[in-house]
Amino acid sequence: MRDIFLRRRMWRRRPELQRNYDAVIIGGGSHGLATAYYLAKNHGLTDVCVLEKSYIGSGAAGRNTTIIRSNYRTPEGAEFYQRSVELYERLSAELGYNLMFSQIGHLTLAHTERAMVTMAERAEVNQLLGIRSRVVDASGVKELCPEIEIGDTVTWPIMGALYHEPGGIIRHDAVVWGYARGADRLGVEIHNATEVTGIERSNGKVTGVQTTRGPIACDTVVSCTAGWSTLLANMVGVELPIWTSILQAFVTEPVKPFLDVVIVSSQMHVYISQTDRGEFLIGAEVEPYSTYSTRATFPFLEYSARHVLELFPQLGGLKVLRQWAGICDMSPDYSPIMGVTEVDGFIVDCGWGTYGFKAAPIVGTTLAELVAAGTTPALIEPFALERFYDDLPVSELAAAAVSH
Ligand code: PYC
Repeated sequence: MRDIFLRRRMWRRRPELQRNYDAVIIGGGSHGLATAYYLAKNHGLTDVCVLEKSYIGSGAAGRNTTIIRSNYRTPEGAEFYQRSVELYERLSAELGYNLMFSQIGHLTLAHTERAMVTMAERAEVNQLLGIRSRVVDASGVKELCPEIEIGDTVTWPIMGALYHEPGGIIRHDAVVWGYARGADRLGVEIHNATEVTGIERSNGKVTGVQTTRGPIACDTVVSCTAGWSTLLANMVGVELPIWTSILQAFVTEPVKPFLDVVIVSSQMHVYISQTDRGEFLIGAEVEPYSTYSTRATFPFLEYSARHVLELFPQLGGLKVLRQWAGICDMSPDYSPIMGVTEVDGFIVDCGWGTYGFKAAPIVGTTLAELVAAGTTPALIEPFALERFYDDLPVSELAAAAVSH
């Protein structure tokens, strides 16, 4: 007879909150849960709790584009994301949970000579690192995506694209649930509806957190709170160079799948993919204002629909099913900030802009190593907070999101 524990589809309810843990992870999204999972799996550390103020996956993990790719511009970024793609490729089997990772390929369109040069630079950086990316011309785009309009009817005719073969989409909720279930089975505690209201420090060192369910003593706090990271860091006196914006997206009603590649256009500020359910997932760039409101807006719907209809006029009759907004931490160089801070035991994982979800496995692996071994893994050294004091930015402006 199979053990009841293994038959359970999801994680256990955890009504009891202990008064101390070895490590507290704030944020029950893909990064927080992945970090907890790898702490337990790779390092045997299970006296760990994940605190989530709402429900698991209610933040950026549940409100993203589901795009996975590693076609970044900087060697630091490309290598880091490539390791993430490799972990994602094995993750369904590892977690015993179908994450529906479809490596359908990813096209970043170029509409100008200058954009073609940027794509060539990215392709070169990628190829030097063994990442499968190459520049294709307009006919190559049409071959990979026969349904797209590339010609003179488009305001910005397509000249070519960066084609990144291993890119694709994944079921984002499944990533969150898979990590939560995996961490739970290894003994980590996951507490929903538990908000951190303060972080305690003494003599420059973390000593615990205050929560809506009482205090917890711990030596290590990892903040994986995309969107809210400045507020959390302020609680312990750490200042982060981050501003907060929102990224909006919408899905149409489902139709027979025909779009077998992810399309991104910087020039037109739009991206589109077709989900496994058949919905078209369409979005734009982060809004140019700062807010914590996740209310979706009508102007966004209007302009992204207008742009996407230039590329795919055949979608004109589709109805919009739902739209949403997710909160994004924007860093000055469009690269993440990961690692230790001036407060001993307070570790940050933030500045993820619109590209955090795709990094979850490698963030979890490297942060778990940092917590367990006490040393920063080489892969994330370039993303340390100190880089802004040392004038060592890792500029991903050319490849981080949509409109760059
Ligand atoms: O980084 O792949 C990405 C992305 C797409 C839309 C927003 N960010």
